[in-house]
Amino acid sequence: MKKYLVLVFWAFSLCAVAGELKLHYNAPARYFEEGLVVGNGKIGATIYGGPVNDKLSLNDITLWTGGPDTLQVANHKEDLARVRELLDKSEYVQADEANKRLQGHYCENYQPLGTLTIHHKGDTVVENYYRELDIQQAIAKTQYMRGGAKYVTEYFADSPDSVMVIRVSGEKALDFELEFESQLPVSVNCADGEMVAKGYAAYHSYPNYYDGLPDSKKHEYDSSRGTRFCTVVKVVSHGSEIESRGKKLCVKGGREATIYISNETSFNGFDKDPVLHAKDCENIAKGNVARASAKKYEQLKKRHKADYQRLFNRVSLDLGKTDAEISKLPTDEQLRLYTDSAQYNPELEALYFQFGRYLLISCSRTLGVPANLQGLWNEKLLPPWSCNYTTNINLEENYWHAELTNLSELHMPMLEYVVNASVNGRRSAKAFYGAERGWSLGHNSDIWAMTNPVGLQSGGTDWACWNMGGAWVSTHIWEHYMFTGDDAFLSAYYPSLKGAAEFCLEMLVERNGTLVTSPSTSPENRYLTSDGKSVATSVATASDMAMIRECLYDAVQAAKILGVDDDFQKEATDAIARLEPYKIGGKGQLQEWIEDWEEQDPQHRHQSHLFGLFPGHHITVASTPELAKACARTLELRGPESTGWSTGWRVNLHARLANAENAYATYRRLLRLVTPDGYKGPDRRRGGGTYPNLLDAHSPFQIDGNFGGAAGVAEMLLQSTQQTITILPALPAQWATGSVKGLRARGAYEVDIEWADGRAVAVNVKSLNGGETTLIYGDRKIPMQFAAGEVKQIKL
Ligand code: FUC
Repeated sequence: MKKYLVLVFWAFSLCAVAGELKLHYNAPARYFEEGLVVGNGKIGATIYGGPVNDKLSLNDITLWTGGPDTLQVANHKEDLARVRELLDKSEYVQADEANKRLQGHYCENYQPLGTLTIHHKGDTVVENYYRELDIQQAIAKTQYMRGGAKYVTEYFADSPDSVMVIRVSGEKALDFELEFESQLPVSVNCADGEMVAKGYAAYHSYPNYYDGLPDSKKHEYDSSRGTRFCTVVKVVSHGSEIESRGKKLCVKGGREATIYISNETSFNGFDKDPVLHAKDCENIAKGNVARASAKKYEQLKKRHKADYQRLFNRVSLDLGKTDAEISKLPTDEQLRLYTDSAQYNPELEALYFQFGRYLLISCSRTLGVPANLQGLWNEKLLPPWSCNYTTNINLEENYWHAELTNLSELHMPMLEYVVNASVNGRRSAKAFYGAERGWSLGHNSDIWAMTNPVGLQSGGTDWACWNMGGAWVSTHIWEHYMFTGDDAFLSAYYPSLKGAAEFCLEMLVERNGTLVTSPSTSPENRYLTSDGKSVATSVATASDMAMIRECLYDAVQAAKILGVDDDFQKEATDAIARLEPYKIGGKGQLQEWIEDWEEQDPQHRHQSHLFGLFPGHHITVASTPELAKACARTLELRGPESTGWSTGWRVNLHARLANAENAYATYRRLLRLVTPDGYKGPDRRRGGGTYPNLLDAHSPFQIDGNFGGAAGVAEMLLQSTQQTITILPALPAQWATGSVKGLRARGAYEVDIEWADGRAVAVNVKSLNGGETTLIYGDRKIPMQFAAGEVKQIKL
């Protein structure tokens, strides 16, 4: 009878409840793309949840190969002059070849820390398996019946003490071993219920895409060089015997055990040698574990929830109710149904949005070390694109939702990185472009804030020669200011923004009466010359001009507010007026190049020439209707198929065009199920979309699409300028009734919107600093004035 009761209770507790913010599954993860990710903005784990071997892939966002970026002693002034000369003569093919001279070394690689496996002994027959990730609490859970007894494991990544915490509990006595393994050189020692693993990363490495060496030679190790790490694992269990057996910790006897894991690396800043000026990683990691393990599990869990929810609970989103039978289905099953039919699932759509916020909280809390291409979750020594900072879209897209979705302080890791890049970038600007002022940033960067153009003089010019990274990343400084109105921040970060603008001014040359960049590329597309040759290098691409326009404009606005640099303001304002203008091509599209050349790939994933529409602000439906129309045409010509990040970007572009239908269709496309990279079964699904664990598929996994998608939802519901707040600019018919609370608007406002049957019903606007704005809804324009902290409610 007792057993029967247990099973009935069990059956009830197995399903997720409709409306809960949970990812849930009825089988353990077999692939990374099925694993559940947790993180505290510094360390994190991908949890596979195996009932017998429970594997966690561990990461520390500061564990990279390499060391501080080396001085650029090169002087490419003559190489630059040569490319310009060829471009002046329209010798594009030769100019493209010559442009390769303006390339330097590659960036370093982000590294996996290792795996921790909980090897459970005893009965291997498992029933009623269930696992979930509750993103309202940032806690993952695995539960099942084994040998007739219920076992539950909870996992979370605590930020205040910087520890991963795992709580294993069972109805019968526990019996497991803990093992730590790493692909990096490591030594593991266990004593007194504690495991200490010490290792180091390569002091130099090459990316996976570099063909000059076999993969096995791409990492150079030396035990006295490179970033060190120390991982400490401790188990506390009342009633268990904890024994150190070789490299393993063995736990036996109790019904509950708590595992604390901390890691620290010797990384001590982008410009500090990780050996000579190392952080004391062992003492820091040991201290973290000691502090956390002195607390009761429930107390730690409560504090973790409070710390996380302080950020997460700022925004809530209701897009409608999913059929209760559907929301009970495992998340991957829901994705499959959603992909294969026109099935209505607004809870899944809202979950994806909130998951984007969850991920940023989980991976962006380390100053100067922003979310990389995979946030912080990476298992590979040679990860795709080095798991680096790719600045021609990916790094920026990672932060598009930071301000909008009320996670402004999580933008700081990236903004601090921009300051670091502005230091190194002065050397690159001078060495590669002969610039006497300002700083530059190429297409790839890393934790060392490396800034030079990569490619070793043989990289593709379409990607490796791009140098507008500084202009783009610096616009984030102005964005942060627009959302916060924080004058102290602006004053501290203005020199970096100004430096990026100065590099733009240095790069502009006069040609036929306008200012152009020469050489210039359009990420990462190529055009066809009149004799059919595929070339990347030309003059004044629309994207260069757009990024320069936005950066100069932002820098001038900032200088005005701070009341500084009159001469610079004048110079930049004059330059904006003389920039090579946009053109509309023969197909009605926004022209990507200075001539209306055919594109090598008309469906290219990049659409950088639309930068002025989004994330920039100088193309709008109201102020530049012809250009907005041309942007819409470009999107049409690009077609619907693309990578994850590109699809995420397009949601935002359609939202800015106030095209709700296209924005929604594109969002659905982003949520299209893609099977794990290693999956070879009959239902193999490739391309851009979403993996079973809701991580974005480029494919492979890249986190930018998650973030771009979350920003896109926010842009559909709210858009703003310094003077206006527009509500529901692109509300699709599918989200007829709903509400959002806590979105942020420029001018430092917090906005709640409620709508029904496709019409706004009520809006709450809270002004953080006081001021004036105009609320726009359809044709209505409502001027509003606020005192600091004042909240106004408007019924519509
Ligand atoms: C850029 C993109 C690729 C990929 C890589 C990390 O080079 O063009 O699609 O996202 O970055």
